[in-house]
Amino acid sequence: MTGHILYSFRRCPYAMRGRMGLHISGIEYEHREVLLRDKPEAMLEASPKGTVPVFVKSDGGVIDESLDLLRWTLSQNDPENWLEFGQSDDLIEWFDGDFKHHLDRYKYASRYEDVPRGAVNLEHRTKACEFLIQLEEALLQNKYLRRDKPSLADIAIFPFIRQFAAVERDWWTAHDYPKVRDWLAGLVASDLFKAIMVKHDVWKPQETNI
Ligand SMILES: N[C@@H](CCC(=O)N[C@@H](CS)C(=O)NCC(=O)O)C(=O)O
Repeated sequence: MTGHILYSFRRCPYAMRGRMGLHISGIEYEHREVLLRDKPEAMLEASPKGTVPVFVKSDGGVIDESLDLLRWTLSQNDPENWLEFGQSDDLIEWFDGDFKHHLDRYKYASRYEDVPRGAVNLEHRTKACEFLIQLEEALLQNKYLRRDKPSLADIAIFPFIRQFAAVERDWWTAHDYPKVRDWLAGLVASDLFKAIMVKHDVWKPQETNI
């Protein structure tokens, strides 16, 4: 019988969510690193929409939304009680929709506007900062977003803040939200994050199918 399989891309913040859930819950699986420009047929067969992460369970069931995967892993085993506040959190929905909108337009301005490759859009950076203010306020209450330890909201959101912070490193280091900066730095330096960022060779179907 084949075990669980994860199709993943190392730098994808959605895939990071899935990998963190799998890691903390201790679920064993085969990791298949993919290139987004050359997705394997087996992944597209499992999930034709073509986004990572895609998790194929040993019973053949497919989970192809990062939050569903994170929740499923925790429903199997949640040793750190990340689900203390339940399966969903308004903050996550808000970040996935509106923050992501501004993040993409800030980071990849040339995809959305007629500007040179590599240019950033400061208007969208300013909009995104309104979200950071909410995080800063939450972090004034607790060390993490909902309590003094990470929970679902931290795990689901920080990979996107990491992306945001990397667009203009010097600006990020100097900006006005010290709690958010420290929170991000702590999560990025954590053993959990290091463990899920190990590098994998790109999966080649013929090698594993022999
Ligand atoms: N809603 C999906 C979004 C996943 C997603 O958009 N992943 C990106 C990579 S970060 C992707 O696979 N994009 C497809 C592509 O670039 O071809 C989820 O939460 O899993």
